[in-house]
Amino acid sequence: MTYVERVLSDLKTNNPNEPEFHQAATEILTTLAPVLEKHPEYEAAGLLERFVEPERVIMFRVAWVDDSGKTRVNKGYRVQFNSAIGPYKGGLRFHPSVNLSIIKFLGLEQILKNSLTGLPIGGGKGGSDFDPKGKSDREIMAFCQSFMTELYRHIGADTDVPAGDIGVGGREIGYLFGQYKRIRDEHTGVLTGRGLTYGGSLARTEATGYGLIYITEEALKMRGDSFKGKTVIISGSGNVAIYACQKAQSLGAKVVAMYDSNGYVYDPNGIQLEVIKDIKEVKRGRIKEYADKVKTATYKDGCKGIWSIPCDIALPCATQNEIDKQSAELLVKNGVKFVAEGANMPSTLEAIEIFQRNNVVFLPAKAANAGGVATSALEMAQSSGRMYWSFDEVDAKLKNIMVNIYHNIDSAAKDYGFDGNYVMGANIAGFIKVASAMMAHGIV
Ligand code: NDP
Ligand code: 2IT
Repeated sequence: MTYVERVLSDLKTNNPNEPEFHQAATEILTTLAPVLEKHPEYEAAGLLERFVEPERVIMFRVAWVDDSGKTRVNKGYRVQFNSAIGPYKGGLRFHPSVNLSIIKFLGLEQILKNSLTGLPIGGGKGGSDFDPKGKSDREIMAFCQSFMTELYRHIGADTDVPAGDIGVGGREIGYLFGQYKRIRDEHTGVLTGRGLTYGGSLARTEATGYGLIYITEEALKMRGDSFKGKTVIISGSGNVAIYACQKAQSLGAKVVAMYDSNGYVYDPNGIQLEVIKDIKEVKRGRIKEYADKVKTATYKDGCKGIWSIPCDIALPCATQNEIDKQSAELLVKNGVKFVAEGANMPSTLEAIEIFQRNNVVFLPAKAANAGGVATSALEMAQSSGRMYWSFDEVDAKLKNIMVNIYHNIDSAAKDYGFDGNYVMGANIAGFIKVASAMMAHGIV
């Protein structure tokens, strides 16, 4: 057994019933063999065993009272995975599917993603199985306050800085921040994605979606191509999907389909984003309503069908494992040329293999969606300096970071003899920095 095989096998034995964590670890570790061969001292120092074991896992009860007076109990999580290159950094996800496996896969991915940004941030992730759908503002506030009443003791601007993810947007960050400030009596950059009136950064809301388009634009540009006239499918209709759509459209692409967790809309004339924004951001409604408002559009129940629509570029921006083998085969058959992951781990291992085998340019999540956390790090910098940058300044920095990530992962892939394999490139480039910092810190 090789070193990688042994660590993966032990990980599966020691962490049973964590399929998403196994999947992310497999994707990452199986690409690191060339680095480990070059650095035998890593195995001697047990570096990989330490890399896959979170520094700290916090699990807690979140009790709150709903509008009917009933007591509700949810599970809260924060996985502080790796602080070698900076304070733990990563989002909070509120979704009924959340469990330890999901938070650990997200945390592991976050370590390398944060490293790729080039900024000093370690990896962490948290959340709850709380479902914000259909809850009143008061219920959301009660939940967030209870969640933070435990979390506050584990986080801090130089320790661990959470942010949003699925189900956690500006409203939730506001309630979480309010409770942190009240308990600690500190107005610091302890959360990112804050509102603009209390320490947030311009362009953080747009950052993940814009960043996804900037890195894809660079990949297109290096092949003498652009977004102009391209047919694009974007799954999801939340924060990442909406701003990816906006930027892609501004570069001349035609986005023809989007979805939420109930079903998808197909609009051959091009999605009217203002209608989506009104339904999803303002009214917190269902995407189905788009087809009632826009006559050229059709709605279909279920998400999977979206991948049967022919496109040049597919941007999965909803959730893990939304593109399986069958969907990947359909996309390839219909001529997809680029797949860039806005969501975390949206493609199964089999789907990735199909894209790579068919020469689809595949930009993996930890590179392609790093613009969100990168801009969170820019928010932290502004908080520490007690000043603000303009939208254009932050946006220019974001674009520069995404272009750099593209070239770093491209070079790393080439250096190790895997030209064009950006899964290899992203994992290797991200890992090298973390490994070097961990080695410098001794056995900890
Ligand atoms: P939002 O909560 O704003 O939106 C999530 C979208 O995905 C919604 O349209 C939601 O549908 C849909 N969705 C969620 N779960 C499922 C599911 N199980 N099946 C089908 N659709 C689903 O989240 P974000 O846009 O912030 O996050 C989207 C993805 O991007 C996640 O994978 C997240 O980890 C990743 N990401 C987010 C970043 C950020 O800065 N926000 C940064 C980097 C990555 P519905 O409305 O029906 O719930
Ligand atoms: O997956 C992610 O990178 C995020 N949800 C954003 C994390 C952050 O700290 O901004």
